[in-house]
Amino acid sequence: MSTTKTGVDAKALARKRFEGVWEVIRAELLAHFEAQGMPIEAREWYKRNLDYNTPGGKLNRGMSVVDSVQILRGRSLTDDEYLKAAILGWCIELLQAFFLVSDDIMDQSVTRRGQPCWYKLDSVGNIAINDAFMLEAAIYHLLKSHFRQESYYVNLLELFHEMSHLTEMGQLVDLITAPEDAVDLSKFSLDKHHFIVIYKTAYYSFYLPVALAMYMTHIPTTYTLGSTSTDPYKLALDILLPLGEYFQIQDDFLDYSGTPEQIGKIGTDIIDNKCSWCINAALAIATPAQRQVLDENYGQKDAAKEARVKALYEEIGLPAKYKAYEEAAYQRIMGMIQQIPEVEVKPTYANEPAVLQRQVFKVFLDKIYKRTK
Ligand code: GPP
Ligand code: MG
Ligand code: MG
Ligand code: MG
Repeated sequence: MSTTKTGVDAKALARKRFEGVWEVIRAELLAHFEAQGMPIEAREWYKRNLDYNTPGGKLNRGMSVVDSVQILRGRSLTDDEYLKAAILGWCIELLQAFFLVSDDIMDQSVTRRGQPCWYKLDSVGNIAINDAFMLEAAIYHLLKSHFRQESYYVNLLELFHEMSHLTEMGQLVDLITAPEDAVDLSKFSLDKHHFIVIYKTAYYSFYLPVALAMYMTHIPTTYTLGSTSTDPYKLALDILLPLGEYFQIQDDFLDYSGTPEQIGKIGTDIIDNKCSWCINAALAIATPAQRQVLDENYGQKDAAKEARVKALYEEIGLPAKYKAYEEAAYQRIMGMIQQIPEVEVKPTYANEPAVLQRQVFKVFLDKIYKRTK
């Protein structure tokens, strides 16, 4: 078997094992529903909500908790440790499901993960709003049933609450910067874009998985790393926010350049008047004539106008500009990772605190570098 083949098999196996934990979690959530005396139709509805919206994605966020705990511990995990890390991972996937069901309503999207958006199903409609809340509630149910006894339980609760709050703040700016009937491209800027993406994506998608793994491995909030006293959570944040920004810029670029088959969703950013990386990059280099084309065609519910904007993106060489951005972002983030003092990897056990390591970030960066979906 070739090395690549082994790598692929290992990845598929890791995913299978992680997906196995979903079965356990779903059974627990449904048992709770039953114990509350919920009618059978409600139990079936909840099961469909959970399965339709939670497990069908790339699972990068969730599996990153498991990968990070393993790297931080410097050894393979016991079955109990694996289960706990995977439950935290699935809690992020539930948070993501809660956000996506809601985001698709707000963005009036059509498809997600290669299937119709949940709210688009005839039988669902506005019930999707309550279903989104129930996906979020599942997180706190699971945290309580599996982590209530742990010394870091409050840290987990605060982290999920704070990350949700920051994401909602980012979503607010994303939405009010994209009014449906008042297209004004002069309101966009790369600064505004930077703010939106850090808040709506980077915190919950990048800082959250690593911070969860750090709490689970008992990493304290200050310790001596190399020769100086450091807050490892701040150190992680300083690298993971730029990483998350890079990820959302990929998402923005794929919204325009990816096919629905490739990305599993139909891009809506141009029609929705979004302050996306693409429009900002285009505005920065457009001639007055090109700017006029953008003013006349951006942000309107009209497929021909959307196509005109896409053609202009091609004309001004947006794909090449994106490629250059991607290379520079990769080098910059790798440089930041290299600043973390290198520490000797020693396995740690039980409540013994682990030490933050470069590898946690390298693995995360490599997962998304040059992604096409
Ligand atoms: C991604 O934006 C951001 C989110 C999914 C966060 C939503 C936050 C809420 C509080 C609901 P996007 O609209 O670019 O994502 P996509 O392209 O996947 O629709
Ligand atoms: Mg959105
Ligand atoms: Mg969206
Ligand atoms: Mg998008």
